[in-house]
Amino acid sequence: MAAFVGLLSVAAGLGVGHLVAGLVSSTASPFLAVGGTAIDLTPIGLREFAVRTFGTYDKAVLLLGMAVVIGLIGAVVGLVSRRSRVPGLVLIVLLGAVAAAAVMTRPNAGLLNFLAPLAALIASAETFEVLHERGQTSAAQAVDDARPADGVTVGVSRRKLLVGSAAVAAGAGIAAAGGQLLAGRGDVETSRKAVGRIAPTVPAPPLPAGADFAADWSPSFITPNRDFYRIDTTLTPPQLSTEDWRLRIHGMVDREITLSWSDLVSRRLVERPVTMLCVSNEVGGPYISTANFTGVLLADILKEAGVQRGADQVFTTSVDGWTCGTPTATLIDSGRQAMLVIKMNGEPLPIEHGFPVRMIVPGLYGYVSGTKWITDMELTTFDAQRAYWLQRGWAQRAPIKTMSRIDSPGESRRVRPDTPITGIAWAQTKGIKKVEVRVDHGPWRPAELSTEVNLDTWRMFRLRGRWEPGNHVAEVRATDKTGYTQTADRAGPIPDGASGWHSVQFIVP
Ligand SMILES: Nc1nc2c(c(=O)[nH]1)N[C@H]1C(S)=C(S)[C@@H](COP(=O)(O)O)O[C@H]1N2
Ligand SMILES: [Mo]
Repeated sequence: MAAFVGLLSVAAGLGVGHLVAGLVSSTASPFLAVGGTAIDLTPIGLREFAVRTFGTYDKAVLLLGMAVVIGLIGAVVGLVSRRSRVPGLVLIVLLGAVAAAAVMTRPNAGLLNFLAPLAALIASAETFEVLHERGQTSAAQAVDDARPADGVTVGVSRRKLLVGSAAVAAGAGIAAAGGQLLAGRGDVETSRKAVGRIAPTVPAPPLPAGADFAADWSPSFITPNRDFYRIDTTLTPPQLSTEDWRLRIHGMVDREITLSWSDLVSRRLVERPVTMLCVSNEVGGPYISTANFTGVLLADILKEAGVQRGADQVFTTSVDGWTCGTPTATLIDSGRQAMLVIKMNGEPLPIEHGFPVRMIVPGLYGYVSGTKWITDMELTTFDAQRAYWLQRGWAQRAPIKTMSRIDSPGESRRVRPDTPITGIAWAQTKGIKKVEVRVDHGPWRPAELSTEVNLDTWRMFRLRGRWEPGNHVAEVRATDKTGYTQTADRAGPIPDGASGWHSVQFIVP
């Protein structure tokens, strides 16, 4: 019972804190702020383990783990307070201090954010006082109950405790849900819908016939937005409307520029397909997708700002404080077609993919190029500023490696003897020249390639054949247009992207 009282008191604090955060700012939620701090403090090895094991559910697992740990701490709060409520109150104040520290050190935390952990502390302490009191009475009664007494008063105080507990549990749940609803309110969806009407000045050419082998289980050339991989450090995607959005371009420039939404969309809007890739993608992994992105070319904007000599890094920051360092040379190269993106596959940029504006740079892994919810761009040097993932052990420069992946047959699948082997190959900015497949360590055989769309997108391959009954292993390797062929040397994602041949086993019954 004591453990339960402690747990409920802590839950009440978290619920109320989340509710107040819904009113003030979603970054003020004690639960999410502690989670966000945990993410930022996670060492590189543990993060890779989490991504490998839980994939994009890594954050759900983190939140669940936090809930369990906080629940246990809550139980301790109750258990140390069986005689006196003082030790429990001390622990609650300590928890409040941790929550306040986490909230106030989140990026862009306003002073008002303090209200959320404060409310959490008060709610938690008050709940604890009341439930502790009822618990003491009920325990005393239980001692009385041991002697035969009049049956009417038996259990009255226990009932009071149970009713109080149920009310606290329900209240905490409702408060948390209310906070969640309030955080998701506002004009962001309305603001997104309006973006749907904006059309590209230069639309992407229609996809050529034969751009994929989807009929033979390669991925579709364009990844639908709902299937596009998602990787970021935020627990709740920032809610930023087009009206509130600004991008300040400053630092080593001749003319500082602050772009508003209307400044941005009144420019020439180019639409083109690009294949994005996350550096955490293992050999054979899923964090690769292709979309038609519409946006403004960064080379033009940077020309207007006038980049000064020696500014070798473009350091970008998102509204939630994530940072990214991109080589300036890549961004001012007009052939590269790096963009500030506002639409994805003809739809307004989805909130989780960076609404209202994100950066896309063909040929670079996302962590050094793909800033979502971008609000600041500083021309600086690599010596002066270190970006988020650089501080955590990843490489400063990270061009995408030439790679390939078998999609069908899937690992350990039973297939018909005439099942084609299909998949994808990519070498953004260079282009794919050749893909070869070998089965059971036999000779490498050239696979058929899908129609090339542009050098910045993946190409699908297909090898037809007839496989004997039994177990087989298929391997793939790609050659890009510079003449480089993937080698067998396997490397994991840390520090600058995985390499090596992907292989799958399949069975012909
Ligand atoms: N603000 C912000 N932008 C970000 C990230 C992030 O954590 N925060 N992650 C980057 C990484 S590691 C990748 S791979 C791409 C993924 O973009 P997507 O989620 O739209 O696929 O976004 C990049 N941009
Ligand atoms: Mo990434």
